[in-house]
Amino acid sequence: MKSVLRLAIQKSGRLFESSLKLLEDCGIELEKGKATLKAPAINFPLEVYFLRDDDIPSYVADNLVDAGIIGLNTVAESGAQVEVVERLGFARCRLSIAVTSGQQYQSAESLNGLKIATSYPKLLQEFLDKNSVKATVHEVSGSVEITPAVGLADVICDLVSTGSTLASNGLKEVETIFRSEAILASNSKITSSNLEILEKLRFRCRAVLAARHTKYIMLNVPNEAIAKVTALLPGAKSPSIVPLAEPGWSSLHSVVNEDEFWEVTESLKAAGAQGILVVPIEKMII
Ligand code: PRT
Ligand code: ZN
Repeated sequence: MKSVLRLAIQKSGRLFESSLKLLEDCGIELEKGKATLKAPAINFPLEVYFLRDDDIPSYVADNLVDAGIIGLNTVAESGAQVEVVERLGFARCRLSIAVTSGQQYQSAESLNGLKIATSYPKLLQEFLDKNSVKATVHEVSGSVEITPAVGLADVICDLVSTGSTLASNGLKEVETIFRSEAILASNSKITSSNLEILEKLRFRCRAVLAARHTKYIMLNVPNEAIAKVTALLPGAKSPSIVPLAEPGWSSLHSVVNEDEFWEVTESLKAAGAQGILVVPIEKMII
């Protein structure tokens, strides 16, 4: 029988779109059908299972699927025995302690004797134990941010990304206890043939993720400014240099980190660069 990798992704929610987009960018096309639980890929030995995110760690650990795309926070909180195959760089967030705006907070010790509401009792308790803090952990399944206002808790411990939910509830973030992002996780009992498929998937994910942070840049420079412009370009050790039809000018091509690139555009222009083109890269095999 032909081997097929069983991959779980979130059915709907914050991870869903980005997980599907990653598979699509990896060149994997899913069969469109009526089935809501699973969809086979038509051009890769893969079957995608759509699950609630909380169920994914145990599905992976219990070998009901071979791998899953899931928040590192969910894996850590579940305590499920899964391997982190690749960090995927999306759904970045942090698990933080937040207090009401009037509350004083110096260090973890300030939490002694308080009641803390959270959906992450395990990660919170680990943080409290590590800091020898005695506090009451009050587990809630949602709307953690309203618990201080309604008198259910003194402070909260919740996921934060932009911080706007905390701000709109009059709360301030005082301590980050865990940093998370989406990961590709697998179980250690995976068969060798499925491990081979997982490695292929990981290879494609890496190529896609590397390309997301980088751009192909082309710019024109007077020949005497080539060295100066090259030195300014972040990460451009050995750019391609092509002579232009106009004497004394060259076109310089390189791959750069996009975030760093924007910081040097003004200096590039000041050094004589003209006609700067920034082009997306689809895949980057490193
Ligand atoms: O239905 P299902 O159980 O599958 O989904 P869910 O409702 O449990 O999870 P979902 O879809 O909300 O989140 C899935 C995963 O996304 C989380 O486990 C994290 O790994 C990741 N993620 C990234 C986040 C956030 N950012 C995030 N900001 N999950 C939740 N939030 C919430 C947070 O709890 C708070 O209520 O967003 C609010 C804060 O956001 P900011 O931007 O205002 O700070
Ligand atoms: Zn969930």
